[in-house]
Amino acid sequence: MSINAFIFDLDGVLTDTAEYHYLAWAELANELGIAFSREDNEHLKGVDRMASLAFILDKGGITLDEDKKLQLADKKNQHYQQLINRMSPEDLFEGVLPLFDQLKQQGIRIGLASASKNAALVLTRLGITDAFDYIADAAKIAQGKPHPEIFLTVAKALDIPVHSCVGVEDSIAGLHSILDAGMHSIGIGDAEVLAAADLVYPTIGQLDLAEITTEF
Ligand code: B16
Ligand code: MG
Repeated sequence: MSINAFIFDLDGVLTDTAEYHYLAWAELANELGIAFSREDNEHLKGVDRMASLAFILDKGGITLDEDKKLQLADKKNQHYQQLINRMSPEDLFEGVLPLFDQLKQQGIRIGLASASKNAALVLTRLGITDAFDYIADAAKIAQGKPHPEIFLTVAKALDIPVHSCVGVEDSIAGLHSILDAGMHSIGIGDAEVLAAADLVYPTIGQLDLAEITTEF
């Protein structure tokens, strides 16, 4: 079976923005008097902004009205944007550019399926916007990961059937999104955590395109 598209997650797959999300959420949690650890932050990978806030408020046993929640999410986002504005092409994980080159040489299309509404800014800071044939707009996705909508949207826009697509994810929520979309799945990270993926590589730099195309 041939592979005609690779659809990538952004945070944790192409760059490490999880640390910046952590710093921004940790400051907000601290202001609210809620303990928030790096381990807690693991639960927020691939989870959208309002659902992430809900997780933190729930942890602190705090109930707030919708206006206040939007205000807090906006505050976190402003802090997060300050942090990502300092990013540069050096923050791209090793191996991403050679992988994109290999995919292009083989005529495989490249899509982005990030839950982040800041994805365009991050891609600009990394200098890789033009590498993508299609970039999903997270603001237009009704159902966040683990729902398959975002991966299905990218496959449709690329006009590639799902069984010819490979999805690449670091989070459990995102991996379920790929599996439910009916695509081949690649996990980036811990093989035990991402055991449901067809193939797992510790880092994106270790991803082996020849192995993937043979396997799928
Ligand atoms: P924003 P991904 C996700 O990006 C992050 O993993 C997750 O931690 C974050 O809460 C979410 O984006 C929303 O981000 O607040 O910038 O819209 O992994 O899907 O690329
Ligand atoms: Mg991710």
